[in-house]
Amino acid sequence: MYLMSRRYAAAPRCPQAQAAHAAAAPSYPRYTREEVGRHRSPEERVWVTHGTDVFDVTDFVELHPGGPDKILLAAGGALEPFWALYAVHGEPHVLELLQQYKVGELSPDEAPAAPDAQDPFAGDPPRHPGLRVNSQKPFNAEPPAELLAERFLTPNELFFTRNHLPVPAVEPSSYRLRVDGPGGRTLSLSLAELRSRFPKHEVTATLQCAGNRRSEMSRVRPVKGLPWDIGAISTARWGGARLRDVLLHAGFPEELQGEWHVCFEGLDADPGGAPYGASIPYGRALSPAADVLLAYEMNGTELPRDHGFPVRVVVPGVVGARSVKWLRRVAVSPDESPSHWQQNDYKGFSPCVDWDTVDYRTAPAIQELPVQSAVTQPRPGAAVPPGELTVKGYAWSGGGREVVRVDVSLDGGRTWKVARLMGDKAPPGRAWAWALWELTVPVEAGTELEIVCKAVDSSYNVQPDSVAPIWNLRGVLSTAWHRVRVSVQG
Ligand code: HEM
Ligand SMILES: Nc1nc2c(c(=O)[nH]1)N[C@H]1C(S)=C(S)[C@@H](COP(=O)(O)O)O[C@H]1N2
Ligand SMILES: [Mo]
Repeated sequence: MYLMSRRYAAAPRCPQAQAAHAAAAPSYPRYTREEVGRHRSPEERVWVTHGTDVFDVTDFVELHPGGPDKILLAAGGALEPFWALYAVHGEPHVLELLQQYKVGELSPDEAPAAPDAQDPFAGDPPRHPGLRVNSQKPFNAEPPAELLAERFLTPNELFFTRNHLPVPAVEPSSYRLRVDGPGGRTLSLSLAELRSRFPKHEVTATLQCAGNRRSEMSRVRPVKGLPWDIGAISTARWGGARLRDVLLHAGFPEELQGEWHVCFEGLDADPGGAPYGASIPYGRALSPAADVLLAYEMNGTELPRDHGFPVRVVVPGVVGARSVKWLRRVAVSPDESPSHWQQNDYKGFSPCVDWDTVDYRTAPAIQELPVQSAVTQPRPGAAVPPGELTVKGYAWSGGGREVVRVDVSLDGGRTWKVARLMGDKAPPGRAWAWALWELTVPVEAGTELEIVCKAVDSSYNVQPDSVAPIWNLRGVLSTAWHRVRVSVQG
C-alpha cells in the first residue's frame, strides 16, 4: 500500500514478467550476463541484475524518481555499482519495488574470463561499469555526463581516468619516494614517513585533462588523440603532504635564483623503460598559496590504484598531465622534465600548424589552463518535456582564478541569462575547484533549442565562441562555448 501511494508505484508488468510470474515462483528462466547485456534500451527492453536476479524494468524507466537517463546507465548490467553511489536505494521499499519486475535468474555456471598472463594490462584494477571508456588499454574513461555534475565531489569510482601505460602494482609497505636533495643527498621516504613526518594538508581541487572536449575539435578537422567528450574533468578532496614541506625538509631553500623546475617521475614506464614524467616551475612547488600536494588520500580514502596509489602529485589549477601518479621520484633541475609528455606533447599550436610543420620546441608546456565550462544536462539530441527545463553544468578556470559568472543562451547565443552558481567560496586566487551551475527556464512545446554556455573567470577571461580559430593538431585546450541542441516535445 505504501508503494502504491507513491508516484513511482510499479507499472503494470510486461508480458514476459507476467509469464515468468505465472510459472511457479522457484522456476525462473536462467540467463547469462551476455544475454542480459543485450537488453540496454526501451526498444530491446531494459534488463538489469541485482544479486543473481534478473529484472525487466522497461516499464519503470519513465517512473524512476532519479530520472530515466540515470536508470539507463545500468541497463544490461548490474545495479549494485550504481546503487552504491546513491544510498537511497538501500531502503527496503526500493528492493520491494524492484522485486515486482523479476523475470529470471543468472546462470549459476558462468565462468569468469581467465586473465591473460601475457597482457601487460592484465594487472589493471576493476573499474566502474558506468564509465564511458575511450580506450581500454591503457585505460582512459570519463564519467557519464548525466552524473558529472550531480555531485560537487566526484565519487572516486566515477572520477575520470587518464592512463598512458599499465597501472603499476605497488606494495605499500615497500614503497619508497625518492627525493633528490641539494648537494647529491637523497631522501627516501616510506609511506608511513610521508604520513607522519609532514602535516596533512587537504585541498579540494578539480583536475582536467588537456584533451577534455577534444571530440568537438575533431568535428571541425581531425586531430590526434582520445575522443574525450565533456567528462575529462572531475573534482576531489585531496589529502597529503605539501610538496613544499617535503622539499624544505630535503634541504631546498624557499627561493632559487634563475629558472628551476621540480620534476616528477611515475612508477609506470614505457616498454623502453622511460617513466611517465612531468615538471612544474620551482616557484609554484614552493609557494604555500599554490597548495601543491603529494597526495595519499582522495575523498577521505586511500588513493585508488587508477588515480596513483599510493602517492600522487596534485597541482591545483594546472593541467592534469603535471599531477604525476604513482610517484617514485622528485628532483629539482634547471631544465623542465625530459619526459616525452613534458617536451613533445601537451602544448598548444596555431591552427596553421600541421604534423609536417610542427616543432614542439617552439611552444611552452601547458601549465595553468584557460577558463572552461560545459552543459551536462540535458544531453545533445534529447527530447525534453515542455514546461520548465533545468539546464545544469560545470565551470572552472586554471591558476586558481574563480569562476565569477556563467552565461546561458537557449537560442544559440542571441540572448543570454545568468546561471546560478553553486559551490563554496574559495580564498582569492585559490579557487581550485569547479563551480556547478543551474538555470531553470520555461520552454515551449514543439520548439528547437540551441543551449549555449560560457564562463567568465576572475580575470574576466572568457571562452572563445567557436572551435575553428582555436583548432590545434593535438586537440588540446578545447574551450569554445559549449553548444547542445535539444527539441521540446510537442
Ligand atoms: C531498476 C533500477 C532502479 C530502481 C528500482 C530505482 C529506484 C529508485 C527509487 C525508488 C528512488 C527514490 C527513493 C526515495 O526517495 O525514496 C530513486 C532515486 C534515485 N535514483 Fe534510482 N533506481 C534505479 C536505478 C538507478 C540508477 C542506475 C541510478 C544511477 C545511475 C539511479 C539514481 C538515482 C538517483 C540519483 C536518485 C535520487 C533522486 C533525487 O534525490 O531526487 N537509480 N531510485
Ligand atoms: N604516472 C602517471 N601520471 C599521470 C598520468 C600517467 O599516465 N602516468 N597521466 C596524467 C594525465 S595526462 C592526467 S590528465 C592525469 C589524470 O589523472 P586521473 O587519472 O587521476 O584523473 O594524470 C596525469 N598523471
Ligand atoms: Mo591529461
